Amino acid sequence: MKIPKNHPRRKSLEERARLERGFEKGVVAKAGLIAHGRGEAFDYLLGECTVPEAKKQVEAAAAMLVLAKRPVISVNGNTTALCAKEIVELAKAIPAEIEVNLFYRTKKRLRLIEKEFGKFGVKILGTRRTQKVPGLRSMRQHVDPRGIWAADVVLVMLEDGDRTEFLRRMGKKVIAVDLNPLSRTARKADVTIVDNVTRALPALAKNVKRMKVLGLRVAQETLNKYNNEDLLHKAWMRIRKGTG
Ligand code: PTJ
Repeated sequence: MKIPKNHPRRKSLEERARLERGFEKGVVAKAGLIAHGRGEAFDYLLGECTVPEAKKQVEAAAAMLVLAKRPVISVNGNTTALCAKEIVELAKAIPAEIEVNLFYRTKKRLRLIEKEFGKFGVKILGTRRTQKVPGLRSMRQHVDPRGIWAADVVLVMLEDGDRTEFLRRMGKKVIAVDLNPLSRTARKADVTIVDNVTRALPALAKNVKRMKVLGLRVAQETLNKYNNEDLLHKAWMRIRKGTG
């Protein structure tokens, strides 16, 4: 049976194919395929759609990005394979730098990811000179002095681990996109968007444009009213009850 064009199942199969191609090219790490499977499971439980909590989370993230002085979008293998174009569109809307930051960091993967963004005419940071995030042991410690090192707001996607905690210790605000509301990244971020990155990023770009029109005062008010913990709890209850 042919799956209709905009059906969530079809989108999910297309995303899987993008990941597989990314893996074959060397952009996506082997563990990235497993990470994607975890995401698929949560997405399925949330009804493969943007839930009301995520709409509020996106609004707050947009406010934070509009108020930021030096925002940076951190990308890895999975996000490059899934949505490089959408990342570039968001970076332009803000505007923000894009920096590659890998758990399985190799020169080859850094170059391949740089090349993927180069297709959109964008020069990304993070491939050469590095500073180190104090205390962080994994390869994610390597950050660009012109990028994450100097950033006040960092958008991280599709990762779990302790980086968010260490970035916050450096005084940065962190926005995370993570379908698992219980992950360490989700719980430690200032704003967590519990949605598929492929839906969250276009929504974020749209909200950034809208928030810019509404102005900085509205952005600040939006953030003042925002409660990440409460929305994470609601998203988790939604998963548990199966009301996605
Ligand atoms: O490219 P590298 O070298 O940096 O490697 C990437 C790894 C595999 C290390 C990274 O993706 C990772 O840390 O994976 P984890 O620990 O499995 O965390 C991924 C988180 O993202 C999990 O909580 C997933 O539920 C979630 N996730 C997976 N796919 C999506 C997602 N969240 C949003 N949208 C998705 N499409």
